[in-house]
Amino acid sequence: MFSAMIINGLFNQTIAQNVKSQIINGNQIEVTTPEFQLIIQAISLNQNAQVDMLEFTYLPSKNKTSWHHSYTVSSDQRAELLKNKLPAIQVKKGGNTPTTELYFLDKYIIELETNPFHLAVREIDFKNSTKDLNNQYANSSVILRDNISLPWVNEDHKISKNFEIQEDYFIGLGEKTGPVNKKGNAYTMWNSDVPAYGLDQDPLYVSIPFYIGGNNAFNYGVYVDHSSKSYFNFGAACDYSSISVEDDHLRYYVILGHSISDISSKYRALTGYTPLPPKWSLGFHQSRWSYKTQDEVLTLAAEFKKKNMPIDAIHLDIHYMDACKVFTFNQNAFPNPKLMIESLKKNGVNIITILDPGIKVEKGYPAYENALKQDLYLKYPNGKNYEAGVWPGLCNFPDFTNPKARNWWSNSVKFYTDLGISGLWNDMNEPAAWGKEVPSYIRFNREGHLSNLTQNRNIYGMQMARATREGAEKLLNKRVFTLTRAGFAGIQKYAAVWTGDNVATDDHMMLSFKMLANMSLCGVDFVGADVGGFMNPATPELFTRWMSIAAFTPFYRAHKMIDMPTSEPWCYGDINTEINRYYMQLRYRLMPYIYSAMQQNESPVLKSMAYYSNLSPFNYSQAFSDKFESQFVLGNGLLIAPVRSTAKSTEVFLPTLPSSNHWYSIYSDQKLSSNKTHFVNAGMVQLPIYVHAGAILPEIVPQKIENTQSKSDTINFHIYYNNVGLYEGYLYEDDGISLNHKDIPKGQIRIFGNAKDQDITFKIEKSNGFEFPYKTIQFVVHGLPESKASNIDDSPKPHIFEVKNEVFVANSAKVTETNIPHFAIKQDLYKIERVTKTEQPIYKFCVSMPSETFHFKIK
Ligand code: MIG
Repeated sequence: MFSAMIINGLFNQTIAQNVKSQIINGNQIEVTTPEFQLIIQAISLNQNAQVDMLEFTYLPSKNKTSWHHSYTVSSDQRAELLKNKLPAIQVKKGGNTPTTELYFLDKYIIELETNPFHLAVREIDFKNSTKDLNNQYANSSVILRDNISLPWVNEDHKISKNFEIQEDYFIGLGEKTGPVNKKGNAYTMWNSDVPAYGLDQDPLYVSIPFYIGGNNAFNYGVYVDHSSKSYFNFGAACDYSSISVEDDHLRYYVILGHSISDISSKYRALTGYTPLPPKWSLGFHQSRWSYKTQDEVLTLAAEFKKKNMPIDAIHLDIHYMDACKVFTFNQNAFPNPKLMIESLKKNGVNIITILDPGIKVEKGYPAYENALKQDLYLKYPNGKNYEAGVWPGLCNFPDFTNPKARNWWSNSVKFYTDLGISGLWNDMNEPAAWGKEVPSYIRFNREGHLSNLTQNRNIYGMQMARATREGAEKLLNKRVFTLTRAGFAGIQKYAAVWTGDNVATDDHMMLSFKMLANMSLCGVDFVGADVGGFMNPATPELFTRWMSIAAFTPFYRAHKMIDMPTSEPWCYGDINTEINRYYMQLRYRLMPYIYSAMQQNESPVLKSMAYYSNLSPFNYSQAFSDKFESQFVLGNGLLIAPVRSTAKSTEVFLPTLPSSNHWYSIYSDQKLSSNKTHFVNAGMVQLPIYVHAGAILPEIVPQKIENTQSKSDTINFHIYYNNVGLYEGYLYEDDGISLNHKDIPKGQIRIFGNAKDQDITFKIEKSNGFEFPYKTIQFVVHGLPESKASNIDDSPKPHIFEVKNEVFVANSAKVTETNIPHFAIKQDLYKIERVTKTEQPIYKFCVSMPSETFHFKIK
């Protein structure tokens, strides 16, 4: 712990300290004061010799025994990063006081006032500066400056760091309620089981100590690399921002980059990417607490077929177990789980079972005895195993921070994989137990660094998910689906995350989408909320609205609390059933788009409007307005504007993108300009969804959509006409299940388009060696200016197109279908609300396979 002197320092007002020495050592600056040592380490994420982040480590001088152990940035990974080359640090006296040292690192300056200690990070404006360091300093501005400059331990044993506030916004922190812009608020990181959480309750189940601060001139990210209980204050009841951790030292990374997208992509590179999930897990999941018998489950799956509604997974909640004991099946309720699972799988339905961490204390129960024998449970300081009540009764808890316990759990998962299960759901892993909180003095192994609940609570769930994931993946040697409620920074590597026990209200629904985009900003892309709301019954309108919006979120599962009325997608009346079916099917039609979005790593799969704020002054002025906080973009092309269940219209904000100046309604192809907000229809059958000009959406059209295996002979690339130039589309495919190694067959199609004057040229890059399963690839061009459309192609390219009855026809191939594909909702549904469809011509041309380039002209 920090020395008493610092604690006293806080009270006697003389916390300011003079720097005793500063030493440069490669890409490291070591600063020593009487009370602490600070090590600043410059880091590049790759070989481009640019400073991507600065790592700050504060160590109390009097306590050299401090260690830093991170589950997010492993010491091996860090050692690799430190091998990346950086330009030498250049040192200069200068700045505002005669005792200021300036350290020039690439585009940044660290400004150290030595007497007393005070630190600032500045960004150099290279556009306006020369090579001269004085000039660079003059053309630099502060991005992060100390407020009260010292870290100290206060009476709560927190070590804190305070910064001046220049920011207009603070975004991030993962699974948090409240507004997207967290300025003026304070948050705690402490994984908690919070059923029916309030709309601004904090903390929840997951802790991700990463945020981005900025204004329209700069951005930076801060990742606090501690799983200890921690606190973030963005100016709540004070005029500074602060980070505090309950630990004996402090390490955080300042992530540098000019834009939000730049910083979030560097954070991803640091903490790991969401692996590509098995394709089936991107289909629809049906859950409730609980489907209790084998018959009930089989009937449920059959019902989806009968109702012509797609489904890929059914979740079995705690009732499948024998008296809630993990690694068991209740033999009375499920007489033949293996057969049930096999027969469901044949029909494309995967079973996912829940696993809680609590192991019932019961003589003769193999899991209990086994872990007891190997001494794998959490302990009191006196060595006795920690015991608390959960569903099975009194339980012990495996210490997932002990590699031996993880290994045991990984092997135990064989119980499930032997039954044919490849989907595992980790619940209650905050960990949750009845009654009071887990006592703070419970001991965790932490890879041999014995420590207590304060340091380890936030990491427990992630280590459980890791053991589950690694075990199942190894046993099955294919991609598995894992889902977790609790997690920490980096959880994306091990499991999808759902937002726990929400409530069936409009407020909760609207909240969920900003939470999901916020988690995606923090690297966790495979996210979802309980569709329809977990607690309480949903109104038909709420359920259906939630089904339609959530069709565009990565994890798509309807779930319901025990003792609630049935809540499957056909339980809310005929019209709602139709609408639910339409949006479920639309998701499956767009599965190539969703799967491709999940395959890329560069950017969040879900983006809130804040993500676009720096692209234009208009975006900036709208992005943090509470009117548009729930809006999100899925992938790079589709914007969804969530609306409350009973809304008939809404205002949407269509952000300006660099490559286009308008968006299209996906239903009617109606053009809406960006750089504007619009009042639009938003009745139940027509969720406002837009696609930006220049986007290219791949769509499949199976005859019958039953699950993600349903075959489509045709793939459509919907190309949205862009009058200002660029187009871009991406399709990634593989077998959907093999571990994503280098050597599995996979195919990619990238389409780049460029419109110049009256010419549009598309270049198609297709990877070799993968057989796409389509007989026909169609390019469907939306939004071509009607009267001008024509086809004159005099380029010597392999495909020449003619116009016949408003249809572009490749003269080397026949148009076989007479119906023109589009996303319009079935006419009978329109009648319900009398939405009028603006008729825009849709041009279609078919080729057997895309070749390198095609080209057409507009008169
Ligand atoms: O104490 O397993 O969030 O999804 O249905 C409640 C029963 C335990 C909490 C989970 C919820 C699940 C429920 N679980």
